[in-house]
Amino acid sequence: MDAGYCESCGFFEDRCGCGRGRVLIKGRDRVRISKFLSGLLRHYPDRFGIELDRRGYARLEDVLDILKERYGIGEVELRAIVELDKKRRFEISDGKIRARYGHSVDVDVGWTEDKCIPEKLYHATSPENLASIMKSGLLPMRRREVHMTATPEEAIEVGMRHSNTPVLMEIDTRRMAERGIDVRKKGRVFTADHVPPDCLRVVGWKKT
Ligand code: HQG
Repeated sequence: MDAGYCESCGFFEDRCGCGRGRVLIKGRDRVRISKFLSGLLRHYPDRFGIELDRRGYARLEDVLDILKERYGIGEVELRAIVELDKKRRFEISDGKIRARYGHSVDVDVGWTEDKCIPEKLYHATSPENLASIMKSGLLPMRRREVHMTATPEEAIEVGMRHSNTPVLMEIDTRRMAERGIDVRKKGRVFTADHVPPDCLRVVGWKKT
């Protein structure tokens, strides 16, 4: 969906409520730039000479220089991407920008948005991973943390990235707490360092 800005409505998606706003970025470009930004801030800042601090923040100015050169966009367009992101992937504060989750580089995002963690969380994966997950639990693999969602639907959507027939798992966060394993909330996503096999169970399969 296109993203825009209006003096009275603020950032908007698709169409401005009062009709006076203007579109800043087309939907397709928005997705492309968001994907690039995820890569830059989670996986390969070095490739573009970007330095992340230990909390994962880059200087907004440096990131804007790169975006300007690659995509011809400026700060208001970047802010529209960040503000309108449904999964709240990014965060801008004090002239800095970071990805909230999903990193493979060594940073410690280090905050929990709130203490209210649901009793059940969900994760969906490819059937091929199941045997290994039942043995070792969910591991971060190439990222820093395991990712979980609040609803089965969101988990299935994530699982569909790996397989057309993902397996849905339910995670018992009380049991995780009993094991002393923290669950953190980052944007819409929940994360943990590890989910032991006895804290999860398979609850369904999505058939094609
Ligand atoms: C699997 C997207 C074998 C795990 C999403 C998953 C998410 C194991 C894969 C975020 C395993 C890793 C992350 C074990 C875990 N043996 N396989 N012991 N433990 N796995 O992409 O959770 O759109 O790194 O089940 O929405 O799929 O980028 O993790 O299938 O929030 O913002 O190893 O990425 O967010 O895959 O996705 P990923 P994920 P964005």
